Order: sequence, then structure tokens, then C-alpha cells
Amino acid sequence: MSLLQAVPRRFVSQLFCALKSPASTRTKIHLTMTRPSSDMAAFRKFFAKAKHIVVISGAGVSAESGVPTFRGAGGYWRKWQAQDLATPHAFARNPSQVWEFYHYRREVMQSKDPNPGHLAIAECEARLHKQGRRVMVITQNIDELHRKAGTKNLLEIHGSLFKTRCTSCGAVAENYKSPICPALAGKGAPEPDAQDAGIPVEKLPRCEEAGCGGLLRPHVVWFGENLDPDVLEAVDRELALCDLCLVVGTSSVVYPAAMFAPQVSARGVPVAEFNMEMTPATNRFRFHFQGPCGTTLPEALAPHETEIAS
Ligand code: BJW
Ligand code: ZN
Repeated sequence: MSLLQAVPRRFVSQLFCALKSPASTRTKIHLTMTRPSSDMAAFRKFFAKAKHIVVISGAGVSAESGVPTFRGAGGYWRKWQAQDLATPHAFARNPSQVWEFYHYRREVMQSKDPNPGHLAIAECEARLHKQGRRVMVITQNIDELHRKAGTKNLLEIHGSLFKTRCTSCGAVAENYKSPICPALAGKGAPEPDAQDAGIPVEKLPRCEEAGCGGLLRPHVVWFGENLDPDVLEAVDRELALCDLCLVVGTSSVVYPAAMFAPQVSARGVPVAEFNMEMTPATNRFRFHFQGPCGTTLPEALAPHETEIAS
């Protein structure tokens, strides 16, 4: 599948329509590129009326739980960044090294808990559900912290650290073992001078399906791999129906996730970005709330005075 095929068809046609549209429509599209507002009271008016809220999250939502982001200072493991190791090519070349990287990250998560940002989203979902309103989280994160916080409506578009997929039979399984296999015990040190463990492939995690024994890989989406088409279809449905969108803690540089919120904004739906800094997408959004989302989200998603207590 080409990148264009990975791009939801509606988005492509919106772009083409925008280019072909009359000047008046183009002006409207241009207006969505102006500086966003940071008026929380104005955001809260939209929040009070919204029936279907989509939250698109990235690594920044977990930063206050102590999970390093990808493109921040802590984005290195040994001498490498995600784009060096989170690829099928890296796994084919050195499966032991890639498993060390993911083993390290699984072990780190043992001591990490959801922070006030995750909890505000989960509480908001539960509260609004009782009012017949919907909150859906579309996360790029593989750390399962939204799930741990109690979020039920969740699309983990890049997979999970705690799922494996067999490279032989394709079986996907949950896996919370620590360590995931004996050979990885004590391995995965993140320091730049740490030595590659060089674990033989037969000692790496293996498939437990009867008669298989194939090499397992993390059930995550690596660079150059397509996202699950069923998941993308579910994302597309949510984006088409939502009447408010929050985009939280993502640098908005990795596709296709980077175009989800701009796609919503392009059809006139308010989008609010919660981030420590501006991103390449910021000027496409109605709101931008700068600061740690563990502080800004609880304020943004707190019960509104118009909500009927239930
Ligand atoms: C806070 C905060 C606080 C901090 N509060 N905020 C050119 C154009 C378009 C596309 C491409 C292109 N060249 C290549 C591509 C395709 C590629 C891509 O997008 N590359 C770009 C880098 C250019 N995409 C893909 O390959 C995708 N597949 C695909 O497109 O298939 C079709 C295709 C097939 C063949 C060839 C080409 C295309 C798949 C992408 C999979 C991404 N996978 C990863 C790894 C997952 C597994 C793992 O974790 O190991 O997903 S990469 C990594 O980036 C991870 C993340 O989910 C993803 C996004 O990162 P995120 O979440 O935004 O984190 P950061 O660190 O970047 O940002 C954190 C933000 O938080 C910052 O803004 C901070 O300011 C903020 N923050 N503290 C609020 N307290
Ligand atoms: Zn198998």
C-alpha cells in the first residue's frame, strides 16, 4: 500500500477540493491557519456542548509519568533513536538488539503509573458516558497508560509494548511476563556504552502456539509499516463524527497520525492542542494550551457548570 493509500481518502479529497474551491472557501480554510487562542473559558463553552469528543494523544501525555518522549532529550536508547530501532530492517539485521530495546521499555513500565492527564481523560469519559456523550481516545502510545487509567474507548494505533506477534504464524498475544524470556533477564541497559547482548535467535521470545515456535516480535507499528486497516477505519469513523477534538502531547510529525487533527479542523470542528510547545500543526487549530498536560487537561475536562450531576 502506498503512503497515499494510507492517507484516509476523505482527507486527500478535502485537500484537492480546497485547491479547486472558490476564493471565498479558500479564505475560510486560510482562517484555520491563524494563531490559535489560549482562552480556556472559550474552549469550555465548546466542551460543554460537545457530544462526541476525540482525544488524539502522543508520548507527551506520558511524560509526567516518567516515560521518555521520542524526540525529547530522553529519546535515546544507547546511541540510537526510535527511527533507528523501530523498523523492520533493524529487526531483521539484529533481532537481539531490537528485543533488548523493547525489553528495557517493558521493564521501565513496571514502575510507571497514569498521571493526572491520563486520569482526567478517563474520568471525563466515564462521566460523559452517563450523560449519553462519548469520549474516544486515539493514542500513538504503546505504554498502555490510558488503559491503566481506566479509559475504555481506546484505539492504540501503534500497538502495545505488552503484545507480541509471531513472525511465522502471525498469532497476536498479550504478554506481561517480566522478563519476557530468560535470556533477556538483566539485559537492555540504556547507557550509550552498554554492550549488545548478542542473544542467539532461538533464545529470543518464541511463539507458544502448538507446533509453531516461531520468532516473536513486538506487536507495534514500525516505520514503513502500515497501520492495521480495521483500526484506521475505526479512526476515520471517529474523526468524521466528532464535534470536538483534543490533540495532546504529540509532535505531530509522524504520519498518518499527524494528519488526524488537521483533518478534523479542516471540516470546521474545534481542535485544541495541549503541548509544552508549538508543533508544525499548531496553526491549524482553534486552541493551543501550552504547558504540562497533567495540569492543563484536568482544568479543561473538569465538570462544566451546565453538566447535570448523575
Ligand atoms: C508534552 C509534555 C507534557 C512533552 N504535556 N505535552 C514523509 C512524509 C510523510 C510520511 C512519511 C514521510 N517519510 C516517511 C513517512 C512515513 C512515516 C513517517 O511519518 N515518518 C515521519 C517521521 C516523516 N510513517 C510511517 O512509516 C507509518 N506508516 C506508514 O506511513 O505506512 C505507509 C508507508 C509504508 C511504506 C513507506 C512509507 C509509508 C508508521 C509510523 C509508525 C511510528 N512508530 C513509532 C514507534 C512505535 C513503536 C515504539 O514505540 O517503539 O511510533 S515512531 C514514534 O513516533 C512512535 C510514536 O507513537 C510516534 C509519534 O511520536 P509522538 O507521540 O508525537 O512523540 P514525540 O516525542 O515526537 O513528541 C512528544 C510531544 O509531547 C512533543 O511535542 C512535546 O513537546 C510534548 N510534550 N511533555 C504536554 N508534559
Ligand atoms: Zn507462531
